[in-house]
Amino acid sequence: MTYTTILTETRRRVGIVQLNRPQAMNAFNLAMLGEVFDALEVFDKDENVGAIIVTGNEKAFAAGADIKEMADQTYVQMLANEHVKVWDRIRGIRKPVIAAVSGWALGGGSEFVLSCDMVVASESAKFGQPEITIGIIPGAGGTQRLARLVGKHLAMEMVINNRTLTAQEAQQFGLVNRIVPVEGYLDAAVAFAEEIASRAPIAVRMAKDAVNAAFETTLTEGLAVEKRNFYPLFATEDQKEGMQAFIEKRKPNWKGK
Ligand code: DAK
Repeated sequence: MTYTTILTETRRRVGIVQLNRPQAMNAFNLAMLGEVFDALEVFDKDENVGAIIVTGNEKAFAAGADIKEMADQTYVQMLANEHVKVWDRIRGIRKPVIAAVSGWALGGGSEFVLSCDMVVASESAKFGQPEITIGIIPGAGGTQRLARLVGKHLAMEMVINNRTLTAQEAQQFGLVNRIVPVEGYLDAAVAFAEEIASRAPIAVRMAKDAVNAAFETTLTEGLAVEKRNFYPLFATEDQKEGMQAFIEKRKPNWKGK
């Protein structure tokens, strides 16, 4: 597939989507949004890919939605262009999506990161929801996902008063899995993603689905999702292989079946 706003590549079992509008700090215009989700869906269907990375460049993961594209939009036009539906496509991706963040992750860029499953941040990463400074509020899940992750008071400060978080603060508040040097941050993220991509594929998908349920349901409903995802794994070849490999003291050979 030919893309104009992103670059894609595969390294072993890791699919990489790189946001590529450096002239605009990787701001998400509608074209880039569409291409990112198209690429994620292609990798999601590719049997040779076990985990997906979304990244930007050293200076910016993404500085939000494209303000220049949005500036003249009316209420009706915003409703009509189905922005919300587009952003929501992230929820349909079944494989783990890892954000590799360096530099700015602001507004929609930060919200994109919050929608990912894990985050590798370079030491220069900075996260924030500056929408209030341009007269709007987060519209791609920021108020909800941020509050669930970092708690009410800090989320309020970020959303209402444009408080940004350094990589260290973001890790302290549970928004980042690991911090790595700026130089080689993508390689570090790929190494992390390769580890994840080497796990039993069906179990990984079931696990992702179950952990996500924790953020969307009551405890009772979430526990029901866990059960629903747990038992079918005993119908997979990988469960037999995994347990047999443990007993035989060898590495499992996953088939994704
Ligand atoms: N949009 C468009 N262009 C942007 C941009 C953005 N968000 N951010 C940066 N740029 C452009 C700049 O305009 C500049 O372009 P030229 O002037 O050279 O043509 C170029 O990128 C370099 O930026 P700077 O010169 O400003 O670079 P600095 O290093 O000085 O500053 C910065 C970097 C990231 C701190 C700064 O650019 C900045 O504050 N950017 C804006 C950040 C921001 O306010 N982000 C929130 C945007 S609103 C929705 C869902 C979600 C959303 C909307 C709708 N629906 C479901 C309906 C999301 C909304 C947002 O994200």
